[in-house]
Amino acid sequence: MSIIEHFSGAESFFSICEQLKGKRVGILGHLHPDGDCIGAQIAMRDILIRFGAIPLMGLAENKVATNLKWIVRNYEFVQPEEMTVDEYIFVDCGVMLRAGDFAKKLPQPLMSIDHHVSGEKFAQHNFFYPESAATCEVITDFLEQRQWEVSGAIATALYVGIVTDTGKFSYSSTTVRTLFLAAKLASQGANPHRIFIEIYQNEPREKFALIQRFLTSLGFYVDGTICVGRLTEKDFIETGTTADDTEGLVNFPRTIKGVRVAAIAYDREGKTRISLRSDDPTLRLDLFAAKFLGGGHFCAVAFTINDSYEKFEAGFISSLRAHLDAFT
Ligand SMILES: [Mn+2]
Repeated sequence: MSIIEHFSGAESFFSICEQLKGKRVGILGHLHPDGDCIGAQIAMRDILIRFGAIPLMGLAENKVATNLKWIVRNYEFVQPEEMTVDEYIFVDCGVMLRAGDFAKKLPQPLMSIDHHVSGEKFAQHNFFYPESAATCEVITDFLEQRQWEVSGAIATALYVGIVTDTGKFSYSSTTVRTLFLAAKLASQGANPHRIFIEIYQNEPREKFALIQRFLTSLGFYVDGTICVGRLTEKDFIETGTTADDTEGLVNFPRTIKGVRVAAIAYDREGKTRISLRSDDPTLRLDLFAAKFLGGGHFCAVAFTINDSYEKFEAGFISSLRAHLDAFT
C-alpha cells in the first residue's frame, strides 16, 4: 500500500500516449517558462519517445531563464509556430493563450496537464489537478503508478519542476505526496543539493542591482498588510537586466512580518505586469487576479494591465483591500 493518495487518470493518460505511436507531437508550455514548465516538457518528451511517438518541444522566443539553461542544454527546442505536428500536448499552461498569441490559430490540443487553479479545460483530454503542487508532480505520480523508472536526467527535470513550484517545498501546496514523489526522484538520480546550487546560487550579478532598487521601492499599505515593490523600464536599462530577472523578488516583501499580500509591479513591453503572493490560501488571490484577466494559484498569481502602474495604483490598492476584506 502506498503512503500517498495518487492522482486519478493515470490509466487514461497512458492509453492516450499509447495511441500516439508514430505520430509527431508538439509539447507546449507557457510563455516565460519556469522550472515546472520546462521540467514537464522534458519529461513528457521522454514518455512519448517510450511510446514510439516523435515529440517536439516548443519554446516561444527561444528564451529560458539563466538558472534553467543547464537543464535544457541537451535538448532541442523549436519555435512553437514553426512546428508541423499531428497533435499538441500542453503542460503547465492554465489557459491556451498563455502559450502565446500563435495558440489562437491552433486546433484543440489533444491533451493538457496542469495544476493552475484558474486553469481551463481547453484540451480534448484534461489532466487537471489544482490540488497538485506542480505539473511535474502529476507526471511523476503517473510514472510512479506505472512503476516506471526514469533516467537521472528526467528525474532531475521533474525534481526541478517540483522544487521551484513549491518554493523549495515550503508553499502551502506541499504535501506528503509532494515529498514522497520528490524522494522517489532523488532515488532515481535527482541530486537535491546540486539542483539547489544550479537553480538558486546561480544568479547574475546584475540582478542584485535590481534587487537593491526593488527593496528601496517597497511601499506599505493598509496597516502594512499589503506591500508593493515597483520596477520601471529605467531600472531594467540602468542595471542591465530584463523582466526575467524579477523572478523571486516578490518573496522579499512576502517574508516581512504583518504582510499578508506581497506584490511586484513592473514594466514589461509597454505594459505593467503585477505578481502577487500570499501565504494564506483562503485569501483566494486567484479570484482577485481573475478580475484583471490573470490567473495562477490560490497564493501566487499574476496579471498584466495595459496602463502605467502610476495610473492603476490607487484603484489597485483599494480593490485589493476590498478583496482582502471579503475573504478574511
Ligand atoms: Mn507549475
